[in-house]
Amino acid sequence: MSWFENARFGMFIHWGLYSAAGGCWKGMETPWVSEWMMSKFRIPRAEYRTLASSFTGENFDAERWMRTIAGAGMKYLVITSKHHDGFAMFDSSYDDYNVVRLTPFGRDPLKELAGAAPKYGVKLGFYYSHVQDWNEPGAAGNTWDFPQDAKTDEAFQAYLDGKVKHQLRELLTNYGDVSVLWFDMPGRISCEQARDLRDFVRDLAPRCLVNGRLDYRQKWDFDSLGDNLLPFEKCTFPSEGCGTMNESWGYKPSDHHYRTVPEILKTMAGLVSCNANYLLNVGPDGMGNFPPEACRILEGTGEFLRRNGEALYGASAPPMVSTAHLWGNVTCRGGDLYFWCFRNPGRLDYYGIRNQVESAEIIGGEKVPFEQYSRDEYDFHRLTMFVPQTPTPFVIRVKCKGDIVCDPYAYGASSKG
Ligand code: JFZ
Repeated sequence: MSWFENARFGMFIHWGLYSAAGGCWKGMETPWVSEWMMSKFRIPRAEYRTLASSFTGENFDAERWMRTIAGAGMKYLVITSKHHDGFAMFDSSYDDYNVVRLTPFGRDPLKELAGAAPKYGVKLGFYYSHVQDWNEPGAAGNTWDFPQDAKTDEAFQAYLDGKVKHQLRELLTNYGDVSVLWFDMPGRISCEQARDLRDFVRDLAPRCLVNGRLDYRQKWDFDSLGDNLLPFEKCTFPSEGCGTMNESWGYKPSDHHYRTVPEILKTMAGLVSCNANYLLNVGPDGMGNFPPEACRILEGTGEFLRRNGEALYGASAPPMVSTAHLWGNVTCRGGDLYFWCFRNPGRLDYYGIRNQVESAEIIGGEKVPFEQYSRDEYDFHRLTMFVPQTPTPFVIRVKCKGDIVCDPYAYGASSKG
């Protein structure tokens, strides 16, 4: 687990047949997320698979993707190996419904990414939709090709023992060191079936982490928080929040509603100050291009983390209850506190830190003048920082003597509200 909790920031990639459609089907734009288009329009399997002919992947370059991922400050990648549509984005011998057999691209992108990842220090993980599979009669989700009454417990078990275990075995034995299996939408799976899948994974790849969406009712290696949601309190178990840059996981060119870099960084701060990782999604198009808006965001996170990475990597929530404030968030590593400022707080009176502060400075910038006032008999401790004018977002590193000891209800009041 230690690599996972130190990594703090990874890339999610949703790449599949839906990427070639971009959310459009026969002139209709799918509402909501583009990777659900087949379900939204109840597109028959035989029609949906015709998208394969336009999935060229002509600009796919695993090295370039990995350079972009590492350059963005991301330490791991989770990519869709099979989403709900049932289409395998890898060379699976289960059937021909996969990227190698059906598309003009004709290559195995996961194999190429597995070859490139170690060169860039990026750990590799696979998203796998283990319950929803719109190409399989016994799986959940496709009631337009297959009648609901065909989805018996026996048919579902046969799907798990057939396609799911066949493909998980391929993913865990043919692609080198797989660090994460990211399951999704557990729906009808039983506790026993979920445990059986986890044991199957563990037997093949003992160090591969399994996320909480294998089955919400049980604990696995880490919890997957709700999409684009921040935890309302600190996580006490390894956790990860996942989020989109615009409003769709899959490529959707009509959705220009991208978050700004500060908004992405604010989400990052909100997650890591609650002990959670941030898995930020990119939806490449059918040719293998990252949308230009996504590239700009990734450049922004990379620039910020080249300067302020120590506030993220290996950092976690400090011991005070509240780590989110109007002006920003607080993380810590050992005796160092990091104040992520998205508004310049001006004079920041931070109450409740019992340590002696040794220094305060904007990372990569100016010293921050400060003073401390304490009345031990009242357990009253005030750290006042006079934050110089500097472009936001920035991070103040406060070096304290020894590990952080604080009033659980420590908080910081900005002179600017
Ligand atoms: C699921 C998928 O349906 C979606 O296409 C995407 O892959 C996303 C990452 O995961 O969607 C979800 C699953 C769970 C929640 C929200 C959307 N949730 O728990 O809030």
